[in-house]
Amino acid sequence: MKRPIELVADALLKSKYLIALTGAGISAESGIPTFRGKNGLWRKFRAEDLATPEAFSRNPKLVWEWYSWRISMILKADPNPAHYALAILEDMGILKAIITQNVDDLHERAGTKNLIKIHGDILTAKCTSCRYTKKLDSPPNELPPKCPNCGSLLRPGVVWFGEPLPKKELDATFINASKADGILVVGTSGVVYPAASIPLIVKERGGFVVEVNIKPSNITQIADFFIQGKAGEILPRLIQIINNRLNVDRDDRGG
Ligand code: BV8
Ligand code: ZN
Repeated sequence: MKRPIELVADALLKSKYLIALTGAGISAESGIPTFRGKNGLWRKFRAEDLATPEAFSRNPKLVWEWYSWRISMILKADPNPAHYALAILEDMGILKAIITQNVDDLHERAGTKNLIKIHGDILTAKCTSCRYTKKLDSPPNELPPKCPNCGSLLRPGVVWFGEPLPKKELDATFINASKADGILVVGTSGVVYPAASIPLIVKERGGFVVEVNIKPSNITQIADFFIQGKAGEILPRLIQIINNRLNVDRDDRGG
């Protein structure tokens, strides 16, 4: 009787177009707090108080203090084995795209190429009036930062609650979801839309849903496989099983 993780390895090997959806849980083992966990970012603050346009217009300094604290954390953090495992799965030609809700740059630093950042990028700041944007390699030294072009306030380059997702990333997301015959969902509570609807799109088209999470989420009820555990432990194990399978196939073929 095969263990669930071995069945998952079989499904990934058989898939023609596997995609992944990741959330804050994949960065947890890099030391970045998740949003809704026990020591989550929202624990001390409420999403409505910080990650909304209203919050920003009410108190841009407070919002920027929260973002610059997160930027410093992200710049000090490193990708963990879960990020690297997904980059390896892409290099093996098995994983075709990662759709991430995360605004950190850990997938990029782990080597992922086809990455769709649907909630923006915390390491960019953009002007609230003109088209000026800048990459951030450290938190802004004045809070809130002003546009060097036009003097208006700069804002974090992320998507806030109540804001539409960027068109290019949203289109890419739905194109990938409509091509996928399987989706690997890693470290998301499945609370935020439209991200949380992506696994359902794959499922409704006859694709399989694999979830890796330390505890059940809003996605679990539609998952074909639920592998409970830390992404940084489960994903490398999955790669190991896949490699063993491929070596056995190669030996059988006398490769
Ligand atoms: C939009 C960027 C429309 C900023 C973020 C009522 C019902 C349904 C929907 C709504 C509603 N009211 C409002 C809405 C829409 C709203 C929404 O979904 N609200 C929710 C809260 C109900 N959505 C929006 O507003 C979106 N926009 O709909 O626009 C529109 C269209 C046209 C014109 C105008 C408007 C925009 C949503 C984007 C919000 N921005 N982030 C920032 O980061 O500061 S969302 C924020 O939550 C982060 O991006 C985060 O990634 C995301 C989702 O959270 P998760 O990633 O899942 O993280 P979480 O902590 O929740 O869970 C972590 C998981 O990991 C847990 O399950 C845990 O068990 C697991 N885990 C922990 N450790 C590990 C682990 N797993 C594995 N290994 C581990 N080691
Ligand atoms: Zn400007």
